[in-house]
Amino acid sequence: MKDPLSASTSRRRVLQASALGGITAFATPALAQALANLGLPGSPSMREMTTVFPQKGPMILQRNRPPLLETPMEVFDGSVFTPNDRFFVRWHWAVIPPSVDVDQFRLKVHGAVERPLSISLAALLNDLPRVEIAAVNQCSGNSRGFFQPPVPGGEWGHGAMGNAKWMGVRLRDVLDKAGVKAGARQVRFSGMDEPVVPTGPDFKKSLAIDHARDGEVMLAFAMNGEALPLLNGFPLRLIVPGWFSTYWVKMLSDIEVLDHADENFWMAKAYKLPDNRWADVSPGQTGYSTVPISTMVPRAWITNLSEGASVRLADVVPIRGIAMGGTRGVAKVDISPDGGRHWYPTELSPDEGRYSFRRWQISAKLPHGGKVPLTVRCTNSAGETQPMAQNWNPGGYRRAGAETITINAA
Ligand SMILES: Nc1nc2c(c(=O)[nH]1)N[C@H]1C(S)=C(S)[C@@H](COP(=O)(O)O)O[C@H]1N2
Ligand SMILES: [Mo]
Repeated sequence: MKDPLSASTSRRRVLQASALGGITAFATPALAQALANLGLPGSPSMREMTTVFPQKGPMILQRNRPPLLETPMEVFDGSVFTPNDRFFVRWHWAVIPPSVDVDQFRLKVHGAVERPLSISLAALLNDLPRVEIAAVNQCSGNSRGFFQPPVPGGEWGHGAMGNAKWMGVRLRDVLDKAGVKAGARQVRFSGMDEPVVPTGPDFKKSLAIDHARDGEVMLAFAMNGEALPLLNGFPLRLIVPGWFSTYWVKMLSDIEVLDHADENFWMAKAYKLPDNRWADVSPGQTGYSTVPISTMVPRAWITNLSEGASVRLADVVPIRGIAMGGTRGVAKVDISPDGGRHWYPTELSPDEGRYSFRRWQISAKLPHGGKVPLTVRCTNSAGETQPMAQNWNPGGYRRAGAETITINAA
């Protein structure tokens, strides 16, 4: 693979991205190109498609300001890695720098360290060993629009996720350069985006010190062999393999080593889950304990057929899709045409690593005409299988149950 950031090309690529005039699309209504139907059960299901955001192709418009852009399901049918220009976008606050001056940019490392640092991009690119890892970036609220009964929040379909090969440096190497002091407990990350009102809590997330130093958590400056799109965190973002993307801080500019537990709003109040295996409670239930969201769970989707698709009963129908194992690799993906009574194993495509999507396929004759529900479920290499029933929680987080689409055979 070509090196996206080798000495001669890096400066140019980096400038290319930063030379964007400004993200005017943030302020202007997107031009409607077409409509997308997310098939959501409890909320309006139609969304505009938009092409006005910089470095982005056709995306499902969930919100303009801050930008929330969803990846259409068919994009996942194209390849195991999600193209950068179709990769979903989510920000909490609308004050996002429209460009970044790569010569002025500095990453600050401070707090409980021996040597506070202010690192230039050039130093990050050239002075530390590079690593690359394939990993799924999935919003905690991915698929929230399917929650029944509905819950408030971004009503995403299944496209608030993407898979990429991330290239960068290990967070551990950066922390070692600064020299973490004994007594450090957490590492807090913050980006260049800002709240729209002075009283709004700046977006900051923290990881336990041992997790931060595990050698997998990394600072990425490239995805799929190119500089990061601005909206996906140019010039630098945190990658936390196996964890939900709320921790994957974009436009990362500040790393603070803490000698105490982070009590900021985004850690202590937001993104809390019922403290049980499937993050599952009954609507209206109260008094249960909660924990901060962390690792992802196995999931699988069909990508070449959508809800209501028609096929010929006489044909052998190719069915294919993607799956993820959460923190472990995908061991198998099974499909059921009868609500889970019978399961058939699918064929898996090559393994790109435990944190990556993995493609699966099967050619099948449908058992009968009329409506046929197709359910897919993933089992990861730890033997954990998706449940048939969907979980529910008031945040609309970490949907886990096997997904079903119903098609028509005639
Ligand atoms: N600086 C910054 N980083 C951030 C966020 C943010 O609001 N600001 N949102 C997080 C959340 S909740 C998600 S889902 C991912 C989205 O990553 P993407 O836009 O690259 O797909 O970014 C994460 N990192
Ligand atoms: Mo998110």
